[in-house]
Amino acid sequence: MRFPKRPWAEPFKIKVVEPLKVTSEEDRKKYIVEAGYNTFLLRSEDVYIDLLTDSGTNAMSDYQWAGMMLGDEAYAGSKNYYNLEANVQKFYGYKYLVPTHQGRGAENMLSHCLIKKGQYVPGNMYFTTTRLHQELAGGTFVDVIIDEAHNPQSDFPFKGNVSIQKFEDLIKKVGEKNVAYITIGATVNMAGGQPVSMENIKAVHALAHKHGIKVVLDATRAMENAYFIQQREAGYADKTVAEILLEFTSYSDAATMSGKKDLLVNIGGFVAVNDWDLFEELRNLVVIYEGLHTYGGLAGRDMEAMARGIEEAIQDDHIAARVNQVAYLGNLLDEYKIPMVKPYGGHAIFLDAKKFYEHIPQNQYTAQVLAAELYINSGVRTMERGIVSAGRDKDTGKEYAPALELVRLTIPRRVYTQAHLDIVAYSVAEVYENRKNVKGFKMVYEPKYLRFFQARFDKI
Ligand code: PLI
Repeated sequence: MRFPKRPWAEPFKIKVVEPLKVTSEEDRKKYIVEAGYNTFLLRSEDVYIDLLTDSGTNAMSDYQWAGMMLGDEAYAGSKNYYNLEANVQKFYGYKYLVPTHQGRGAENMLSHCLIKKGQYVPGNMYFTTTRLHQELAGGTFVDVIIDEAHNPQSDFPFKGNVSIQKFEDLIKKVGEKNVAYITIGATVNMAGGQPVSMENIKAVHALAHKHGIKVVLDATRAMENAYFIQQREAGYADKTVAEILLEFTSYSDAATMSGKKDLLVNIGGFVAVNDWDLFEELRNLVVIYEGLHTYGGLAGRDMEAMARGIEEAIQDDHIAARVNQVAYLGNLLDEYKIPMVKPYGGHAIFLDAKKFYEHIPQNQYTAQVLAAELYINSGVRTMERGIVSAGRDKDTGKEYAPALELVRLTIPRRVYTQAHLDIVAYSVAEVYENRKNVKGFKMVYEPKYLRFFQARFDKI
């Protein structure tokens, strides 16, 4: 008898559980109206399966919880800081570390240090908080991702790659002195959790350094990126995720990090650099915005949980189960012929709302409508990643109209089972089947910054 390929399984068993609340469709219709049709404004207790984000929603292990009890809550020089510093040096390879309360704290400080007013900051697609901090520091973001990234149907294996041509053209056009640095997101969240290849970051690094431009890695999901390199790029199949990550980070000069994703914690982040002068500046700035340089807005116990999270997250069996669970949901949806971004992302499945609701134009917030309909159908909470998230051009005030109008089904790490994902897929399929008579939205309240978090909508 021939067996199919050996299946994967989670490398853990469950010790503590949290009950889920099931609500009625009638109640959910009321809750979503109260929330202005914005899933960010729902109460979490009214959500059944929460796929809003994988940020800070991960389940910690017994090893991490035990570490929480070893929190050294000193104002200065906590031993947990030194444990975190040692693991960032060992697994990410940077010399100097400044902890922050989360990723955007790191982005704020780094943008402040490296951007002079009027400079350009290229990157492989924008991320909401990253671009805003660059703009607030006086910079202008320029998208230099490859064209395939904007096409949900392209099955290119490294859709997060930088177009070296676009990067080079920008340097020629504005001059190397006017480029503050280049940001490499790995994986690229807004492109659908798509990875960057080793070959590409190596080429970016070579071109950037030829012009004296720094490479800043957004390392938020870089471990997932390393796993994709292991699976997809020639020459890496026999290397561990840890080995690949270290090589990958070696092609960057600094990193901002949201520990709330890869690192299996509920809060925490850092900025890590190799340059002493930059470190000194960051270490000075952190006392204004976050806290002393040996805690950066975190409790000692939070730093310990993150230090231990690094050790667990880097394991090949963990990361394989994490990424394969996302693919499990993708495969189910594929069976229902649901339009989505391919290849599947590392942290989420992204539904293609434009294909889902072909009759709702993008300026009626197609993906926002889909996220609301999914919640009404089953209590599954998802997130809009389209025109609402993209916001407005800082100079013209016009709404961006991104090619990608997506709804993200984000899988928290170590939280849900395959049976939960079966329910999610079933719900998406039902909403797809009933797609014909659904109406678009108008925005009735728009906050100035990062509008997707707090905007409110009404049916047209
Ligand atoms: O949410 P923060 O401040 O810890 O991190 C900001 C941040 C930076 N880079 C990337 C790629 C992110 O995905 C990110 C946060 N992402 C969120 C909250 C998400 O739901 O994807």
